[in-house]
Amino acid sequence: MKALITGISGTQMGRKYHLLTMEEGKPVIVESTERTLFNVGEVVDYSGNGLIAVSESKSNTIESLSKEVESASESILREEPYSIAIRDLDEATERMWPKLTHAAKLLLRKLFFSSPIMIRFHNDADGSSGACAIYKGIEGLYQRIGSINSPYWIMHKGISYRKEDAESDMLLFNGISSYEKPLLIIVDFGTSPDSNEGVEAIKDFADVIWLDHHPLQEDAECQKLKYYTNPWQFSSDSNYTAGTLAAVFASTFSDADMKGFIYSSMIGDYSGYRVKYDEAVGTAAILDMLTSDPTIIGSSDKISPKEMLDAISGEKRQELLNFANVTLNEVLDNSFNESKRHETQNGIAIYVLDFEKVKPESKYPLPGRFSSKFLERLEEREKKGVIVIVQAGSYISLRSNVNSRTVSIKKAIETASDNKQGLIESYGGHEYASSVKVSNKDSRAEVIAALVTAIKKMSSENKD
Ligand SMILES: [Mn+2]
Repeated sequence: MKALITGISGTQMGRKYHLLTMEEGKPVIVESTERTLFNVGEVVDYSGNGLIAVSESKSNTIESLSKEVESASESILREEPYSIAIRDLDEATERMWPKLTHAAKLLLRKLFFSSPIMIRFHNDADGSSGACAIYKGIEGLYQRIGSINSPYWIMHKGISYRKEDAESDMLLFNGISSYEKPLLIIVDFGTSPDSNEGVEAIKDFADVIWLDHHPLQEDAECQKLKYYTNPWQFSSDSNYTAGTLAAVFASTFSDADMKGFIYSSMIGDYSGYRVKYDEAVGTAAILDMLTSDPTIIGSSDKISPKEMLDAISGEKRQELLNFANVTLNEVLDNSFNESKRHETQNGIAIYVLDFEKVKPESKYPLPGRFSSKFLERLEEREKKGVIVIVQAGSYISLRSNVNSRTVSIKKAIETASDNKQGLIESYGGHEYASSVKVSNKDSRAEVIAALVTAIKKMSSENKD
């Protein structure tokens, strides 16, 4: 049987050859381990008992295998767009479907050709739900197309693909020879110029599928990538979470049920479409905890989708869920007692908290995400609106549920930054969730006081 050597990994003593061949009219991936030296792109005779060089025309074999891969991929792809049964989302899915299936075809080609694949996902409930969905989707392909090369997974702390990340990915890709370019998949990183250098470094070296749902930014290079997909490009917005996008992407080549991942991503990211099914609330809580602090179940600060899937559906689920709830409730109760409450003229409550005072032993909850949970807890109590200001290290997070026409925390930050020249190093975010980095920890109190003053002033000026 003729086979194409698509990839070589391992050491000189035990080379592992990845081959693409045909069985019963279908392209399949097979592996062979041996010491004889062959090169990537060579055509060999594969009999299950060693490889033999053949004098076959390389280009003919490659061409016909490519065609077979193309048609096999088409038969794997789902025809009708995946439905979540939420109308706005389904309509956005329909608009994105051609682009997502196009990207899926690329992934399938990379899998058939045993190209190295790196998947980086954001370390929160949204990004990790997306990673679990893609993992499930790929897992279902093993039986259909043979011994797939497992992708590498990295839980990415942060929301930009930096030059260092590109360098580390290239180093890893360089350890494996492959006939086709490697593939990088990014889930929930944001669309920001902070990734420009990384994108620039990797874009000729690997193909990139970038799945995001953050607002577009004109000067962000990632959005010019061919396989960049974002609901904002298709008249939808961030409420269509990255986890949903990744799950819908995975559904293009998988029949697995993706709804659980979609619901947990929407709960994790406070999507306007979230439905609080108990099961999904629990999954989101466990994922939020494990991505904040993987040492809760393991010895390293890394975690793979396999480990996450075991945690959310294995026998430890209930125990992990209890631990997450107890830890979180304790921090929330302490936060209420440790925070200082201010009030604007029209009754909007402002809670100021030093996270250091309530921080638990584990890294869960992380301060930024905790601020959203603190706000959610206070919403029941403060009917006229609430804003929380949480300081942790050099950062101050602000969360608000007040209509931005009455009080915009974004504007409050701008005012504080103008009034306290030099004290604020940088800031970002939007009308309901923002964060500030102070230039010097000692000036935090002064910056917070300026923020409270700006909020109070705005609130009295914009009485509804
Ligand atoms: Mn997200």
